[in-house]
Amino acid sequence: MPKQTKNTSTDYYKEGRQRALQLGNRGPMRFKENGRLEDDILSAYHQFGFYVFTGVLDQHEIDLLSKEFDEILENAPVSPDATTDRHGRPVKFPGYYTLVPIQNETNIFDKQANEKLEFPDNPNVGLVSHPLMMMDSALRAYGHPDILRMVASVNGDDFVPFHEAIFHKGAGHGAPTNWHQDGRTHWKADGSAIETADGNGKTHGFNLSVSFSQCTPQNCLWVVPGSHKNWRLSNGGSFPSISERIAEAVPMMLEPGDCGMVNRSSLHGSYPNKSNERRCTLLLGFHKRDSAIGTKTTNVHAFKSPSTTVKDVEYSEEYVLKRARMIPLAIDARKQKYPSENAYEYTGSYIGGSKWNDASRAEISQNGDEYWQRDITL
Ligand SMILES: O=C(O)CCC(=O)C(=O)O
Repeated sequence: MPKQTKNTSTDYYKEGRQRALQLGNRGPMRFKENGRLEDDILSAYHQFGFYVFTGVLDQHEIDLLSKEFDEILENAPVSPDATTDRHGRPVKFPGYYTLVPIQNETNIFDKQANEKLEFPDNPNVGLVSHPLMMMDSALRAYGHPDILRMVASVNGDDFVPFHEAIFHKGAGHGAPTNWHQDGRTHWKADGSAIETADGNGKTHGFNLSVSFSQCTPQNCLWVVPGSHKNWRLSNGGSFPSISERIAEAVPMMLEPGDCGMVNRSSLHGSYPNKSNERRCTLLLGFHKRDSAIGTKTTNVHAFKSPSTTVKDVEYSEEYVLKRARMIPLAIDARKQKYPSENAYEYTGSYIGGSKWNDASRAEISQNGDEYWQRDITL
């Protein structure tokens, strides 16, 4: 079991920051001549189960993400079932928002507790699911050439998507995310990972938190280094409560434009944000293709927003390759905005056209067949 600390929260945040900076798993993306990430970056990622890439997005992109996200927030429903926002306008994406309590101790995903809430006049948005069809800035970030080069270095050239969302931890009232490991499929019976120490074998993929705010120890995601090697739920185990300040956990601090890559098997969570700084992170998830195709599991992501419903699935090649189409579409959307950039060339297979235009925009957001209906929980 993880050790709890008796430190005051100020000491805990301060010492966590120091421990995080000593790990040696942060810095700019560095690539070898063959386009793959430098080996020391990959080794640190595989050792600790997370890595912080600094300075990936420039200020222009950060500003566009913030602007479009603020528009999405302004158009949030006034209560979970409402169809209008606080200005009386129709909500453009009803059902995609997760609203959270203003009393900020309840886990963001605790739907039952959240449904009992009252929403006076200013909805508190904790999560926006599937932003690639809402924000062109998010779609273009998804096609960022360095991000995709990095993904190919970790998951292979035929990497495929997992899921995308935006975590929003409002200043002073951001709901916590409980301690958890996301991976549920590729574990051995004794709870050890199928993924090997150098990242080979089937994996649960990783999430990349693309930051467009200051992510501080008070509001950011915390990770227990090295925890991706064993599943805490095996043999009747459980996850600690987020009220436990785990002594060996470290904060994944990010400046705007930084990206934090977290192995989905790592134990991670975030404390209630009581600071005066909001946290906004665009979460982009990626898998190895051969960890996805043919896998039977329970899907919890292919829903408008996190739901109490789940579905049993077996991922066919067609399912996965149709979802993979979002990668070339994002690359094309990005090329149109930044034509002089050295675009990433996706060599994985996919089903569907790769041109980003009005027709493909309509296809990926078609009611009942939206691209996210093929999100890939592993
Ligand atoms: O950013 C957070 O607070 C939660 C992120 C998370 O749960 C994840 O990366 O799986």
